[in-house]
Amino acid sequence: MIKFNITINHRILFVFIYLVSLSIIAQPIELMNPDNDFKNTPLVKEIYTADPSAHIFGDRIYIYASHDIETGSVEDDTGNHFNMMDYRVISMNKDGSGLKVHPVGLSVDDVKWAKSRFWAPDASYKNGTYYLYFPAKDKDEIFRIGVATSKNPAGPFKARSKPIKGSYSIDPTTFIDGDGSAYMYFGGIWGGQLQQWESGEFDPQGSLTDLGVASNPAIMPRMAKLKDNMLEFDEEVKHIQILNQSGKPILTKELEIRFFEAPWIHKIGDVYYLSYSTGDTHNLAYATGDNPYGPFTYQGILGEPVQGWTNHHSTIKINDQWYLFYHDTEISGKTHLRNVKFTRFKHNDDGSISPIKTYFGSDLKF
Ligand code: FUB
Repeated sequence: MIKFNITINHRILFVFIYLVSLSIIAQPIELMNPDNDFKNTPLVKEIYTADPSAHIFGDRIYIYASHDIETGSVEDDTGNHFNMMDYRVISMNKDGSGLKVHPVGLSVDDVKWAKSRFWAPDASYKNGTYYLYFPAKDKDEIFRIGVATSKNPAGPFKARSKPIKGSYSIDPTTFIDGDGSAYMYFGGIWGGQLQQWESGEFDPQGSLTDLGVASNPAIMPRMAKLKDNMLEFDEEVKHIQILNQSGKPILTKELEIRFFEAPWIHKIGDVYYLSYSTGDTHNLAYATGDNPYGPFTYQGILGEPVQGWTNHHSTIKINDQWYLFYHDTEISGKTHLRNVKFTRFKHNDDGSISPIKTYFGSDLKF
């Protein structure tokens, strides 16, 4: 009898250990590309997707992306050719199986204040509600940031009737710190209009690029703490400081490392990593700080240029493995018709990240 019990207990223990180990190792296998020019293959081929913000909600990975479409809009330096009209959420199991492209999660027609240009979104979760944060141009052609909610991570999302009070520019991303405080980081120059907000008010006659003085500090991204309701800013919008390695604010002329758009935050231990796109120099750069408000000090290049003008990313850790979600233009060869991909990366023992290279061709097609 005793022997029988031990056998049963061993079996239960074996099954338990097996299930635990399965859940520990469950992580997507990198989709390698047999074509030597590109490291990875597109995650989704049925629609064009870009600007991926990846999150783990429950037992699935959700990717909130721009849904690129061909609109015939003329290409220019303000990103006129990116005229997206809805969001589609992509999800998959933590081991990469069960990939799903969900139906439209939010359409510009369903957002009272928004008229066009659904650019890079992000999402967050708190107390049973999922929040989709998105930039769009209003009737005056000014970018604002909106929020929409759903009980389902894949939507459909219902938008608030007005943009977030005090919001402007593009590329919102949210970060929830260990103490539960939520912050939004946002902004982009050139087409993202940040340079037109330097005085605190929108300047319709303002520059279409940057502030134009090469030796002055560059325009910095913005941030604000979110209220507990995740729908409003809890404080005045602040300018983040990104310092170069001499401890001085990065200058407008430091094109290879200055902030352009696409801020993203992740945290390891007590270190906050702020990563962002350098825009016209096509890098993903990263800077670190010891609190969510910065200052952040530039540390290096996280992602090398991809094929296509824009470089926009997010990072998530699945079990013990870090992943970079990014996009390029492998399917279309056109800058405004992008496809999301992902690749593994790691933090070195000293906390640095070695530059991630995903395009090996000779023609970057900016
Ligand atoms: O997708 C439109 C814009 O292109 C995004 O908002 C930027 O970050 C860039 O990827």
